[in-house]
Amino acid sequence: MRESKIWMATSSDDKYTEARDILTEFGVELERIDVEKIEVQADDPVEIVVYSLRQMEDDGRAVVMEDAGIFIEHLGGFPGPYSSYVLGRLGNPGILKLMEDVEDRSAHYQSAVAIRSGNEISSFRGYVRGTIASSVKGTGGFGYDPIFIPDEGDGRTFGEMTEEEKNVISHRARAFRKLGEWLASSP
Ligand code: ITT
Repeated sequence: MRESKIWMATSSDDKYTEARDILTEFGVELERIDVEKIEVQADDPVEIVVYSLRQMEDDGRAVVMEDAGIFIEHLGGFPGPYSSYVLGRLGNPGILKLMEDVEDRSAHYQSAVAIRSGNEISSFRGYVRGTIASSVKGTGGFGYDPIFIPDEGDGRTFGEMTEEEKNVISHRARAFRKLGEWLASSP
């Protein structure tokens, strides 16, 4: 095992909890650190996390960061890297308004996770495909979860699922599982 304890720099309790629960499956403990993240605007979430990690001072700890977003086909991938800003401005009702009477409701979530240990940075991606619901459904999860119906589910939105159910198929779970496998398989 490469590292059995790593630190996640995030402002999101929800992201932290989901990531921690996934890494537990691999015997990796995830702690949290509060840092001022320096973000760059880019289309590729991997570029965003790698840049942020490079800006962080190295205090010897293995640090992980994640950048995630929802990409809606009909809107040309919007909000994508602007997911956080758009959620704060338009919210889910605003997205549903943009999608009123739209037939192609396909969308996907993307997660990019990167870890820095010393000078080395490794990154992992996770995706989940689905559709945008016609109304806000469910109170679970966070962010866009109440309007996102994963293709691999039973028609419920992520907002109608438990965290355990979301963690079976989510973009974040997939990216963090790749990280967990990498940590567990490296000497
Ligand atoms: P960091 O401090 O880790 O950057 P953040 O909330 O800014 O936290 P992101 O930039 O990764 O996180 O995510 C952008 C937005 O996308 C976030 O504010 C959520 O609203 C949304 N989002 C990301 N993952 C999501 C998920 O699993 N379910 C629902 N919404 C999600």
